[in-house]
Amino acid sequence: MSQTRSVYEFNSAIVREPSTSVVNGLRADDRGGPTYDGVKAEHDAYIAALRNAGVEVTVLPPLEAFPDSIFVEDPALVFTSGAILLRPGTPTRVEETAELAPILREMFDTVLELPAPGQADGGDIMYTPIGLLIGLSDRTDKAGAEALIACIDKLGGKAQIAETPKGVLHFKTASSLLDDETVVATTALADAAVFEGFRKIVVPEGEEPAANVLRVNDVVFASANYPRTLEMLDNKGYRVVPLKTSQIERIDAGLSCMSLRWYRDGE
Ligand code: CIR
Repeated sequence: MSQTRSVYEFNSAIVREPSTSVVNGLRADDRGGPTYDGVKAEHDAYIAALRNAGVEVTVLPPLEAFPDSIFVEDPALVFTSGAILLRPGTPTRVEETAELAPILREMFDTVLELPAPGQADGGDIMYTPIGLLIGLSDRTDKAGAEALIACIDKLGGKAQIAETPKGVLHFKTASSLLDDETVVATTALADAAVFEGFRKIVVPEGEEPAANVLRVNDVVFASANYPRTLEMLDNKGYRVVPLKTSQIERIDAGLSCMSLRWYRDGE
């Protein structure tokens, strides 16, 4: 996994079409579910943005039995050197991994599996130039994080464990890598020890969900719902691509969740 390019340089991604059951996606607080059409529109715009950013996108068919299966980031991790099948930390999502496995085996020579009994969601794992950060959360436990570090080691990478603030679904719900030196985070996560050495941009109070951005090549996908964060990122010189997230936020999701991204060598 030795890295000669930025961790946000991607030429390949996998996404999955939302199923009509997405209206029943998991949520911590029910503010009313999303509509299928609303999620589909946000997802279509997301795929277009990935393609505009120079990424070849493989679109998988919807899975009615799994309302949250649009969030392909959670059941697996992908790298240039291989993929890791994870064990999502919530019962209704565990079998999503088996649904992703065939395409990953087709696309990667090496596919490892997170050994039992650990559990880990991809939403808790941040790629950075100093290695992966694995946030412990209600979805990612210590056994999962430790087993994952061993898998990442087998692929030639390194990782360290972090904490996810209480009440936050995933580590990356509240923080994201913006460039090789900079993270954007909520106040609750900005001072985390793992971010020592990074420049930090803190999202304004009231715009906490805006901390889930997605750096893809030379652009940053950011939620269109948080104007102060958009302006802040723009003022700091990032090329921001605003994308609507009103519907997916109703089921606790943000922009990173909807794809698996990697740099495929030899193309
Ligand atoms: C869930 O609770 O699993 C979904 N409703 C949202 C998953 C969001 N995934 C992510 O942040 N990586």
